[in-house]
Order: sequence, then structure tokens, then C-alpha cells
Amino acid sequence: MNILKTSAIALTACVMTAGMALVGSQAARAEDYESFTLAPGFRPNPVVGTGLSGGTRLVDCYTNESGGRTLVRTYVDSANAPDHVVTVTRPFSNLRASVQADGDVTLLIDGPDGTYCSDDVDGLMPSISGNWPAGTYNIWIGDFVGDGSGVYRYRLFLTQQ
Ligand SMILES: [Ca+2]
Repeated sequence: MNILKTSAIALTACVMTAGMALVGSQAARAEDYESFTLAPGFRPNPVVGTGLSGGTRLVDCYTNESGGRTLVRTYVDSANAPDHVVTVTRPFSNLRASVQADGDVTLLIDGPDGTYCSDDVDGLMPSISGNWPAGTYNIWIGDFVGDGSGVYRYRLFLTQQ
């Protein structure tokens, strides 16, 4: 009887936690925000980074995803705190950065040859592919909430194509 009661309470707590996740305040995990050093032929392919989207810094960036130049106003973490730092030691002819998350997220990449931005390529999920010169890339996963406590848990995939 007592065991049953305890289980019911534990289940209620789980449901409440899942509900609260929808309004943010998720906790980061030890494995989040990993940095990567990549060269063509890396294994495993893709490598996967994790973390929580968004931040309180509003960034204006532009995509060409809708057939024309489109402004994306997205919230990311501060300029000196990228979610992931990717060091490319030899250039890639075709590397893709893509994100999967539970909500509408964005992808911002500041690399040696410029700044790139993506919002909705695969549904609401962003993706940026092309040639990546050698150098250091700062990557932020943004959203449209502007809540610094971490809104959507995401997975970032870096895939050599
Ligand atoms: Ca999006």
C-alpha cells in the first residue's frame, strides 16, 4: 500500500516536471556544449553536440532560405559564450550543420569566412551546408523566446556529406 502510494507521487512529480519543461528552466547536463576538432574523414560521422537553445542576446541575421534575403531576429547566448566551438584543421568541401529540437530553433555560425544563419530548412529546423575553410567556428543555437534559462533541448549534427 505504501509502495503504491509512493509510486503514484513519483509519477505525479514526473508529469509536473515534463509540463514545466515547456516554459523553460531546464538544467544543462555535463555532456552539453561540447567542442569539436574536425578534419575530412572524421569518425563517427556525424558528431553530435547537445545543449539548450536560446539566450538573452538579440541577433539580426539573414538567410536565403525562402528564395530571397530574409531577416531572422533570434535570441542567442553572449558573443563570448558560443554553445559549441568547432575547430576545422583541414577544409571541408561539404560539411552540414543541422539541428533537431522540440521547438522553433535557429542556427548561427561565425566562421573565418563570415557569419551564417539558418531558421527553417527542415520544417522549423535549421541547417547550413557547404564548404568550410580551415579555422575556428563559433556556433550558437538560438530561439525566439529570449529566455536565458534554456528553452529547448537540442541536438546539433555535424555531418560530412
Ligand atoms: Ca527555426
